[in-house]
This record gives sequence, structure tokens and C-alpha cells, in this order.
Amino acid sequence: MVMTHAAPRTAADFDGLRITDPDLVDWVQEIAALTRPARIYVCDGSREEYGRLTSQLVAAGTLVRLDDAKRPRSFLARSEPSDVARVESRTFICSEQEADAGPTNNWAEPGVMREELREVFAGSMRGRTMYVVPFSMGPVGGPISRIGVEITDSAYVVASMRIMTRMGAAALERIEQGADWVPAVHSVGHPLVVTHGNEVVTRRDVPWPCNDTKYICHFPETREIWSYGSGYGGNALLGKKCYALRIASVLGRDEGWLAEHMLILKITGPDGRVYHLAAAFPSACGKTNLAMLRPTIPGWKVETIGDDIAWMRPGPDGRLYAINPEAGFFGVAPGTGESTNPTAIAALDHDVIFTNVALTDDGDVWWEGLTDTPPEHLTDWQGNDWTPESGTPAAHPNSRFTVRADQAPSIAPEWEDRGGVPIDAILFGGRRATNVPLIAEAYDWEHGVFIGATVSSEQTAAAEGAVGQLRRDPFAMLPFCGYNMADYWAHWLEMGETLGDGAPRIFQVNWFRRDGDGRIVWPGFGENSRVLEWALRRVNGEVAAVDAPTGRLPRPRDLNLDGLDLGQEDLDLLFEVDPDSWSSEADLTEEYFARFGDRLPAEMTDQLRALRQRLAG
Ligand code: GTP
Ligand code: SPV
Ligand code: MN
Repeated sequence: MVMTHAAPRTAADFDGLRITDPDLVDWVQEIAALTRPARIYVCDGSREEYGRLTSQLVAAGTLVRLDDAKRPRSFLARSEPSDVARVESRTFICSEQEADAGPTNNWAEPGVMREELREVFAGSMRGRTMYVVPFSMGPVGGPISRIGVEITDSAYVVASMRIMTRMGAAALERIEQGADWVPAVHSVGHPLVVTHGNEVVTRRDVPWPCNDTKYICHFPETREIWSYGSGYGGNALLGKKCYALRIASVLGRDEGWLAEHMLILKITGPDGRVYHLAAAFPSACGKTNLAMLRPTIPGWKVETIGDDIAWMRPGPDGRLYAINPEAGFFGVAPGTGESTNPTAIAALDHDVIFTNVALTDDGDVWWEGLTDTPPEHLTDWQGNDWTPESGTPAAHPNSRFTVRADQAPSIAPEWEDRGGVPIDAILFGGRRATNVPLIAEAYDWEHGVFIGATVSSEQTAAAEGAVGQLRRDPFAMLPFCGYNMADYWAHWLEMGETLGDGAPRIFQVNWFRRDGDGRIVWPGFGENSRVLEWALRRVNGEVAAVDAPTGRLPRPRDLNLDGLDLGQEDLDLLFEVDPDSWSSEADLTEEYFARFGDRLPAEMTDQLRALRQRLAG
């Protein structure tokens, strides 16, 4: 039996890298005193360390090693069936004032939440190793980059953080040199030693430890993150949504920059001209796919800079510069196949952690959409026998791959440029079966902010909740904005003023419009290059456009449709802007805006009025 005691530890008691920064040492000691781990280990981020951790995870049953000949150094993790997505209902913004969290976030009073967290974290790491994970979001030492430290009791989280961030010695060195850092505490909430009355009981570990009670908490004023009870990516890899979006959006508001749920890509035109584009689509609505797009039109080349998060700031030349703060992709597996995203398939050749996909009988992975016909027998994401007759998905709809960004053959040489890349255009999109045309250009920045603010999208499996339900997801940031959404729109309006003529052009896109039979009309994926081409020709001032109520539409002759099997009826549907449906949508927007009371920027009301005038006109 392990006897745990609360004797204070010194930095000399920590295994792994040596830390001397007094604030960091104090914080590690404080968290250890609360959570009472058996051991403290400071991660160096080395390949050897990753090898040790993944071997331990295999021994513990958390990871299954895939056939090394088929997929070298790759693993499959199966989570608890209840721990497969972000838990928005348990995600909190704990600002001093409720109004600062705004009507779209769950709010909790910081003092009250601290009390609750103290209770659940007390002894939550008993019997486990507490890992200290220093990491950099963005290239280490870059002018836009930021440091964080995640404490976690999950080796799966450590291994994933090594793929998703610049983790270990170099980040720690920045702290030792005096860089600011954001503290982030994570526990799966499954201690291996528990006390019942006077009795101390040791229990065996399970393959995927987690807890039915979950908390994903953010303290925007003190810039802290606390996450309890889940091992799933967006809840547990705290550099990602918690830091790089929720906390960073607050930093951006205070310091004059933007932290966005956006992919970043580089496009080279047939004439050699280079452009950069950022695009915000809600979770599981196509960012990874667009970031890795292989153009079907001749002469164009697309390279990847980021697939999920963009940090953007005005540069000295007045343009908006973007970096990808991440180092890896945590991508949706289902739907990823040779015909839809061959680049991702190539990136997944080796050194991948898959979570909740199916296992083939010969030790490889499979998911819906990887191949046209499934294998005759699989082990499904829950570990059960599966055949095509089973009638259930073999992979969870939100199953994911975790892989380093530089494994994508499409990665742009400048993806780690510290100063970022200048953005020429921003796209807002979502899954809309109706109403929203394939592409429309905003009349100006303010109209673009209105388009971003009013994005609706059918809900996906990336978060708990009813899949397919239409919901507002402004700027694809509904689950990720760390402060009042109306203030966030005001911040975007201010950024437009700062940027002036240097501001990117804004477009709205929709790859998901359906016909009467429920069929998605636009072929999507590589064919989206046709839409990008039109947007960039607009950026260049090469083509005129047709003014429509919701924005400027392509003239039919300007959109390259060569070789596409689309009838006139399809095209009409793709660009239909029906005044009646849009009037109803405008009514819903008015109701939606009313939720924000007097924090709603007047420009948004003006834009709604202008939309109604265009619809009436
Ligand atoms: P998060 O990682 O959750 O933020 O998602 P994401 O926006 O990166 O979404 P991703 O690119 O992974 O796409 C999610 C799903 O949408 C996958 O099943 C894709 O196959 C599908 N998808 C992506 N692009 C297209 C497209 O152009 N057309 C259609 N029909 N489906 C698409
Ligand atoms: C999303 O849900 O938008 C993701 C996956 O990118 S997660 O990191 O889990 O949030
Ligand atoms: Mn995302």
C-alpha cells in the first residue's frame, strides 16, 4: 500500500528537467500539495521521453501499438465512450463580472469556482505521476509566440502535447529567461489511491481514466486554466482551445491582436503570385481539409500553414500577419480518404496517435470514408467486433488523428516564420443546407464582421449535443471566445479601423448546400480551389461581381467550372439568395442580437438594417 503524505517537496524532488524559476517551482509545489501525486516529473520533450511514455501507455492498455511495418511508431487510443468530445456544458469562463463572459458562455464567479475546483482536485493525482509540461504556442521565442505550462496526470496528454506544441526544454528555457507563462492544470480525476474513512485504498488503473464530473475552467483576468475529468483533446490538451483561443482571445483584446479558430493557407497562382488566406469554419466543418486542399484547376498550388488556430496581428506595413500557434494537427478522421484529402492520408503514414478509430485485423486503422468499402471485419472504436452489417459506425464520428504538422507533404516552407504571413483574404463558412450561397464577398470590413457575427451552422460531433441542429456560431468562436461575444465583435471592428486599406478582404462560403433530395450539391474538397480562385481574382481587382442582398456574387462566367458535372439547376441552387428565407433569417438575427443588449456594437444593427433594405430593394 502506498502511503501518501503532504510533506512539502522541493525542486530537487522533481524528476526530469531541473527547474529553478521560483514562480514555477512554487506553483508546481502548490499544485502537488493539492493533488498529492506519487511523483513529479518535468518533461524535456525528447524523442526518448516520448518513446518511454508511449511504451508505458501500451503496457497500461491506453494505447494499442499498430503494426510497425504498416504504420511505424503509431498508436490507437480508445477512450471511455462518455469522453469523446468537448463538453461545452461544463466549460466555464470565470471572469469577475458575469457580463464580461457574455451571454454565450457559461459563467461562474471566480471565488466560487476556485472553491469547487479545490474540492475536486484535492488528492486527484494520488498514486499517479504528475507531469510538468512546458510548451510554446508558436515558434519558441517568436514575437507573437507565448509560453504555457500544463500540469497533467495523463501520459496520453503529455504524448499528445509533444505532437501538438513545441514542448519541453526549449520552452522551459524561455521561462528561466523570464518569459511570462500561463499556468494550466489538468487531472483526469481518477486517483489510484483513495481514502474511505480511515482506510487508504489502492485501486488498479483503467485504460482511459476520466471522471463523470467534468470542469473546463478559464480565469481570463488571472490567465489560468483548470481542467478536470476528461482526457479528450479539446478538454485536456490545454495549449489548444483553452489557451490558444479562450485565454488568447482575451490577450488579443487587451493587446490589439486576434486569436481565431482559423486555418491558414498559402496559395500560389499560375503567374507565381503568392497569397495567404485564413478561414473560420465551425468544428468539423472543413478547416483541415481546406488547409490541405489539392487544387483541381491547373496552375494553382496550395500549401498548409495551419489547420485550426490563427494568431494574427497588424504588422509594421499595416497588413495583418498570422502565425499558426500549434505544431500539429488534431484532425477529424471520418471522411478523410485518398479521394477527399490525400495530403492528410500521406501525413498519417507514420508517427500518429489515433483516437477512437477502428482497428483492422492486421493491426492497422480504419474509419468511415478512408476507403469506399469497409474491411469485412474490424474492432470498432469501443473494442467490439464489427462487420459491415453491424449498423453502427466503426469509428466514432469525432474520432481524431494527432500528427506533427511537418508530416503533411503540403506544409509551407514559411509555416514556422516567426513574424507570420500577410493575410489577403478571410473566409467565414459553416454547414448550411439552405440559404447561404457557395461564395459571396462582403461589401466592406463592417459587413464582413456582420457576416462573421451571424454565422449559423449545423452542429457536428465535435462537441456534445444534437448533431445536425442549426445554431449560431459567430466567427466559429461560439465555444472558444473567452469574453463577451459582443465585445469581441467590437474588437473586430476596431481591428478593421487599425488596418484600414491593409485589411484582408472578407468572404462567406458554404460547401454544404443541399438539393431537394438532401444531396450536397457542391463537390467540395479539391474543387473548392475554384472558389478560392474567384476570391483571389477579386482581391486582385481582376473581375467584377454582382451585387446581391447578402454580398457580392460571382458573375457566372468568372467562376471556373470546367470539367465539373454540374447542371444549371445545381448552379442556380448554389447561388440562390431567396429574399423570403433571408427575411426570416434577418428576423432571427434581430432576436439573436437582442441577447447582447447594449454591448452590441451599433454597426451590427446598422448592418442588419442595410441587409433588410437590400432584401426589400
Ligand atoms: P475541427 O478540427 O473540429 O475544428 O474541424 P475542421 O473544421 O478542421 O473540419 P475537417 O476539415 O476535419 O472536416 C470535417 C468533416 O467535414 C470531414 O468529415 C470532412 O470530410 C468533411 N468536409 C471537409 N471539407 C468538405 C467539403 O468541401 N465538402 C464536404 N461535403 N465535406 C467536407
Ligand atoms: C474542435 O472541436 O474545433 C477541434 C477539436 O478542433 S478540439 O481540439 O477537441 O476542440
Ligand atoms: Mn477546431
